[in-house]
Amino acid sequence: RFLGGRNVSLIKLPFGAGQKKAGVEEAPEYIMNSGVDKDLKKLGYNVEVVDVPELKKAPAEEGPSSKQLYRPLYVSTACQRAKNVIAGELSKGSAVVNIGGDHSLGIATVSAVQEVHPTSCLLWIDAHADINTPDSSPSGNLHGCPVSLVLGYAKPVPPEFEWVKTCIDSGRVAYIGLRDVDPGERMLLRQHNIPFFTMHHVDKYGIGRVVEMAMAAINPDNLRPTHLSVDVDSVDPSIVPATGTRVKGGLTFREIMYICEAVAETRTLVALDVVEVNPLLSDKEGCESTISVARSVIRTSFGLQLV
Ligand code: NNH
Ligand code: MN
Ligand code: MN
Ligand code: MN
Repeated sequence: RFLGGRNVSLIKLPFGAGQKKAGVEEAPEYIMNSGVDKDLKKLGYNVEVVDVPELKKAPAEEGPSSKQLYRPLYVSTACQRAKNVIAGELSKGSAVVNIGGDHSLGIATVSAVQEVHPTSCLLWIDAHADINTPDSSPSGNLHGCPVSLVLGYAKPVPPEFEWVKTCIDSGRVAYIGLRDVDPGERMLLRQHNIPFFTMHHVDKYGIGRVVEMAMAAINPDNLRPTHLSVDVDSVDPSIVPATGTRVKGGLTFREIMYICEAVAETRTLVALDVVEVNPLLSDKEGCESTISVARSVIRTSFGLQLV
């Protein structure tokens, strides 16, 4: 329904200052080189590749921040730029694939999607909830905070992020894959009744029921555009070792593919994020396996398995 034009923009977002391990900013190049543009063309889409290379350049001065955050000015500046590029592509009626980079880019992707498609729902696939506030963050890494910023839970908002609007409400956000949630995050999830499905739920109900329950909560009649945000650390480290925060006991290849297939089936996808691939954190084989999962996430979300 929302893919009427069959136009897809692949947006390269080489950015990694939302966390401290070098290499995640190199991922867009690796993922693009795997042939995702050809994959989507084969599926019948008109593909445009958009690069935002300036995200690699840090601002000269970081300046003092009120909170113990890691490089808030750089994250804020990069996300503001990325948001404008993504919103521009969405405004043309295209779907977008946001190829990160770390998950602090979620500040940009959610802000852009909600601006252009204000009723859309957000399905966050991750080992982590990324809903820390600057106060609750145990690490100071902003890749653990994007969801709290777009939901308006960070109070007070750090000065760098005053431009970020409260743009989505808790009734349109769901999680699948969680298995490493911080105490402050647990409180927010419960307090706001955000539907979340941990790996325990995936084992208990099976991925089919879990996706059904998640989508029933945030997009009951498939009338809302869907934003699928895939942190590759949601997948088991045995097949996705090239990522910064590996957590044992993740989604299998079939489980992540099932999620992508189910979203494709709704025909409501307007935005897909693929984040946290870090090609420098594994050997050649691990890196290839990780990138091949990222590639599969993209082509499957855009309907490879649809008949
Ligand atoms: N929850 C931790 C933090 O806020 C880890 C976040 N790391 C992630 N999130 N990779 O997806 O620092
Ligand atoms: Mn994440
Ligand atoms: Mn994660
Ligand atoms: Mn709420």
